[in-house]
Amino acid sequence: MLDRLLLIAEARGLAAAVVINKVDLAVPEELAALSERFRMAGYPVLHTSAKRRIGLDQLGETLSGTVSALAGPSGVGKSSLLNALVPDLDERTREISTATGKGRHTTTWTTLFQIGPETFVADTPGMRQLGLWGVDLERLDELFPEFRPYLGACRYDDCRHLDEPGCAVTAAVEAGTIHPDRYASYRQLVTGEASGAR
Ligand SMILES: Nc1nc2c(ncn2[C@@H]2O[C@H](COP(=O)(O)OP(=O)(O)OP(=O)(O)O)[C@@H](O)[C@H]2O)c(=O)[nH]1
Ligand SMILES: [Mg+2]
Ligand SMILES: [Zn+2]
Repeated sequence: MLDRLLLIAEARGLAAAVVINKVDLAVPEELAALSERFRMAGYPVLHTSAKRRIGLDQLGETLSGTVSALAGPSGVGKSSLLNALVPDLDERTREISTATGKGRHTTTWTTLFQIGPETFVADTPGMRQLGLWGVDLERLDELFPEFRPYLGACRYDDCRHLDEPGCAVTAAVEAGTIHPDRYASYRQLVTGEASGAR
């Protein structure tokens, strides 16, 4: 899902950062490995804990002066992060969540909060599935920033970077400069989406 979110941001020319929340629960080696995957792709990676108030200054700085949205699966702590950043938002977000009557704090619609003079942050409902709205699949390779340095260098102009000979992208994966998990996501999107599977 994260790779899809990042693709949508790339397709629309939006700056993206990866926030890994709940680091209080993380295994350090796993956190490092996950972070590396996105750092190699060129994205800032932030480590936060809304619960233990870790990384909040850095998150605040990243959001400062922008109009941003917190997006991702349900339950990862998007609303908690926003509440931790701006304590007096708590009541407003709570009001919204109890409106569902379910007793859970699941966000049910997107709300844009102004958290600074020129800083706006949208809290969005968690998503279960994510399509690729507005993403041109023909240009999928260009939407992986870490692929871009290699895109002119494949033997064939119309290389899809799957099993073609002389592919510079798969060579970079083998050389370790493109993360294999990100390449696996690319491969899955090209082969899956092309056949109409979602
Ligand atoms: N251990 C731990 N728990 C957290 C942290 N941040 C949030 N939680 C808990 O995770 C649960 C979900 O948090 P929410 O902030 O509601 O998650 P959300 O991403 O807004 O979820 P949706 O609104 O459904 O999309 C709550 O029980 C939080 O208390 C954290 O840093 N560490
Ligand atoms: Mg929420
Ligand atoms: Zn190629």
